[in-house]
Amino acid sequence: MNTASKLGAYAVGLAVVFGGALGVGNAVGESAPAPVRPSHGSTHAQVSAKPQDDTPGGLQVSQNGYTLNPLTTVKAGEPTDFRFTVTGPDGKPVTDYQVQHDKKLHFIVVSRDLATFQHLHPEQAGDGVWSVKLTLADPGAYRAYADFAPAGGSGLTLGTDVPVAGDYQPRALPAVTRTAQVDGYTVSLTGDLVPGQASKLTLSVSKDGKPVTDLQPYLGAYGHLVALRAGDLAYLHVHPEESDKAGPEITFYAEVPSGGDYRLFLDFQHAGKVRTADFTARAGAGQPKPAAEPSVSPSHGDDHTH
Ligand SMILES: [Cu+2]
Repeated sequence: MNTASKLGAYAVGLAVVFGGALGVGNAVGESAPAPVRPSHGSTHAQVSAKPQDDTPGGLQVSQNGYTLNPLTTVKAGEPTDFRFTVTGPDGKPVTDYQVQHDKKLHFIVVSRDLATFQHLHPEQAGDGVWSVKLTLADPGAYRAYADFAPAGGSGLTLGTDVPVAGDYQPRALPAVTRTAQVDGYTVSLTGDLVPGQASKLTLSVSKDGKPVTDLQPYLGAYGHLVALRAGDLAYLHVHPEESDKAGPEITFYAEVPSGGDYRLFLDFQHAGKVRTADFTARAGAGQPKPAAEPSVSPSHGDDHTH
């Protein structure tokens, strides 16, 4: 009886959360301060497919009743067992998650200058605590993202700052480029980011001048792409196109919410090792003309400020 009524209350709680997620306009007044929503009359084609508001992921430490709670302080250069919890609408650590892209939770850590990127997969250490080996080489301001879907809920990306004490030397955003080099691999990017639209991006992997055609599956696909917006580090889901071709091309659809610069981080696996190729791409106006030749874009004398 007691247990049944508790369960009943829990179910009601979940229903309220979902109602809030679906009908932002209705529920938002009670549960949270209304976000200032841009009145850009554009209708989002994805609204019916995936209930969410227009706020990109990763900008909030708490959303829809779920909160990311870091439990560990990190010191520069010291390997750390970084621990955290995700608490749910009942205030308790969440223990049940859906598997997405082969994992229950994806943990991304970047420096706030977007110069460094790590894509990690924490282990559940019991009692809802997640644990992951994390080394942050340099002092500075970092952003950590937990990308997950609680059992019975929809996907969320929560973000939290991770400060590392010491003398911080922020680096400038790397120049816009269509070619990245990593460990002897060359990855070239074709396609343009168009704000508010699903933009097709194709990444092509080669090594020693030859296309790589034996990429290995990683997280259920031949590549995994994370896009982060310069300026606020908004985190964007980028969906790979289903393909059974193991390269050299990997195709994604990215929808960026605004113009401006983005950092793209592509994880791909070849010869048993996961590598990350990174790019800076510009969405919308001011985008450099796609170069006919696949060379590194020259630094364009684009001196207007955003
Ligand atoms: Cu992951």
